[in-house]
Amino acid sequence: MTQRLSKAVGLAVALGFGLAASGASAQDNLQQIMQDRGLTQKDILAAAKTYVPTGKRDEFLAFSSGGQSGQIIVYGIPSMRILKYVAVFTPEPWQGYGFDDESKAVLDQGKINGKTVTYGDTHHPAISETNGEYDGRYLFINDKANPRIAVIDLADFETKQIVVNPIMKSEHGGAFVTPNTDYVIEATQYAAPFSKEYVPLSEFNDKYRGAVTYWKFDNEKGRIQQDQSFSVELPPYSQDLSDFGKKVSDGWSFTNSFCTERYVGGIENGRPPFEAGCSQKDTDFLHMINWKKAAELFKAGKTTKINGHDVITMDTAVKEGILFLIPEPKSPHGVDVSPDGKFIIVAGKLDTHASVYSFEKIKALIDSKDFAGKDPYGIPILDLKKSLHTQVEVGLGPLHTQYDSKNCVVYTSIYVDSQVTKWDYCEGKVLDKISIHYNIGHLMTMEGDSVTPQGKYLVSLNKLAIDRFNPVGPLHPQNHQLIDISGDKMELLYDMPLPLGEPHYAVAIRADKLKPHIRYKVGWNSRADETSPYKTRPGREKIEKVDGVTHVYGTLIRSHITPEIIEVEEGETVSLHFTNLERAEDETHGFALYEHNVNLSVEPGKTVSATFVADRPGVYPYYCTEFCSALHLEMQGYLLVRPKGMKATTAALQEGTIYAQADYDKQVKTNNDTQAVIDSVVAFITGRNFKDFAPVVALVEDATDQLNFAADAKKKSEDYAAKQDWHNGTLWAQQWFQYQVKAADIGLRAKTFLEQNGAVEVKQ
Ligand code: RUQ
Ligand code: CUA
Repeated sequence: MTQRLSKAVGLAVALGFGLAASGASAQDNLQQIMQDRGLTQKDILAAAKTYVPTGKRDEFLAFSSGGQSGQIIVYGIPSMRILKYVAVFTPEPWQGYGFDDESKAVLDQGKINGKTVTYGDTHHPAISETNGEYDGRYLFINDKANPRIAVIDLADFETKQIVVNPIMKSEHGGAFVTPNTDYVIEATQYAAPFSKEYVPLSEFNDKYRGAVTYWKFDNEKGRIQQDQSFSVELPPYSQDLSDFGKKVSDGWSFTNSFCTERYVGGIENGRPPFEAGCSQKDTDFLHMINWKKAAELFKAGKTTKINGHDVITMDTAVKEGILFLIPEPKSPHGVDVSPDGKFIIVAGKLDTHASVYSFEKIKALIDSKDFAGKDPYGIPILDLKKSLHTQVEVGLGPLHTQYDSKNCVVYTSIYVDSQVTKWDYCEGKVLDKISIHYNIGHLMTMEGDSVTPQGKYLVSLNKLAIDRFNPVGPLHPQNHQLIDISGDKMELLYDMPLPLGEPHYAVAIRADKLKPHIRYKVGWNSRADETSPYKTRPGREKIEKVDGVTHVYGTLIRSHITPEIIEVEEGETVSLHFTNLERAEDETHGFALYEHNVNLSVEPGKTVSATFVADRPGVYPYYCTEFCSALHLEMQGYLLVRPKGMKATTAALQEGTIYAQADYDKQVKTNNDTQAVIDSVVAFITGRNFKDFAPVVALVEDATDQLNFAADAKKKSEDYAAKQDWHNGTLWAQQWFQYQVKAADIGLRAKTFLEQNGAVEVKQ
């Protein structure tokens, strides 16, 4: 055994792996596995720190931008297992997003000047906060390419709202929230005229503008109130990231910028390109805005309407003393306020330093009107040296900073050096460095931009993966690397490939703060958060023509779609409405219809609609796309589109087998035997303290539903039998059996759960 391996084995024993236990087969021997797979002691430790065994859950949930996919990626930490992609700006078939009428209405809110935009360049997710702590209620994300902000409700992980910025044509510094989520911020990136007209670049300095928009958020309704939102006009400096002050600095927002040279490229005309012209000066500007005062100005009507939106002009902002500039070293990128709100850390992409600004010093300069000068727009500029607490040399190309749970400890991403630097911003000294793979952009610590960072882990969001994964063509996956920050030295634990888009920023929250729904109230329009007018109860399914539209009020439940046959005439507008009647956890049904691009996801309780014109006569099968039960394949039906003017034919259906009395008796006997099994399971469950187990209570509800359906079918079969219609009697007896099987399946799951979770017997 090599020395390295023997050390690792020793460690594994210490970890309790029970190595080389007598009788353990060769393939279960850790020592052998390490040798076969070339694993080191470090690898084994990393695996032990990240592995989450089956049935166990992650401690944190990360919400990552999905980059160009216009979605959000949800994954667990430390396992790095992907749990969901939340569709936001882009249609997504699995969730039926952009296919049902309800979610189309959300996507339609994101139209820009009437144009549908079906992608988004998502950058910065933000979790809603209460008193500066993540509260796990809502999530916001911005679209850099088409200035928009989306609201996602974490009660069901669905996108509820998209707002379009009325004055910007490019943005970046969003979404970030105030400590009580009163406002969500969005800042421009590339300056453009507020108007929709053509303005020549020769008028750049006078007519092109940046801005910061403060979107008012209604915490009760969970929606942005556009008419309560406003913007502050800014110079055409390419504004970049933003952050809100907290605690002592609450009431202020910070937005940095690059290209304050106001350089306009023109490489095709022989002018030096943007990248040269935009990095001439040694400093750019950090913008500081007193947003609480700005909100008062808005309420007092001191705004100008631009495109129907309230804007506080630069003149007003300067006159009212709510806007200030502070120089920041060359082409800065991140701006991050410390958990106590006392410091603001900015890193310059073309500088090796991170600059720590002191809010106390800045405030004193503003209060005593101690300014170093004015910019061309009359905005007061504070002195850089007088505003600084310290500057620390952290490495080449520093970008973003995240806070640890340990006092004064921060982590800064170093793009050019491909490193994370751990440093102390109070003392101003570097503590540790770790290499990442490769070219890190953002980084994220657990709840790292709240007032109470949780420490433990850091994720490095790398811009390049290069050689980290099996090659899959010239377009590589992204690489998120998990780093253990609990000790003095950072330890790299895991590489996670993300093949969806370039994630910029991510935020992570303690998983126990999230309590998403398992089911909706029956008949729920989840996108509007209200009962759907198309909610349909079992037995009330119908097809109804109103104002020239054929409305189909249908239901879905294991294992049938009601109605199973829909017949319409060529040219009719059809509006399908399906309610999923299930109460059981994870019993989603899908609905796919040939040729019409109709594809729905109907989670338990949800009602969704799909409207289309049946413009071509023909036969169109439909079916459920989620494998929901043993007879899922039978969850099917037909849309028949009759040629115009043709009469509906109701010829008798030809069936395979005609059942006789013996068949009926046989099926009834089977059903009675099955019922005996069900009764014994029911006796087991009700003889235990099952009500103490929420999952079992839900299963019992579901089983009770199924047994009620069984009773219904039993009654129908007996009615037919009484009329000696053995054929229909047998068919209904078979349906009765189907419901029994579902009830038994659910009952057994409940019984197993009780057995495995220490339920105790109770006196009846
Ligand atoms: S980005 S790598 Cu936040 Cu859009 Cu910095
Ligand atoms: Cu419902 Cu398959």
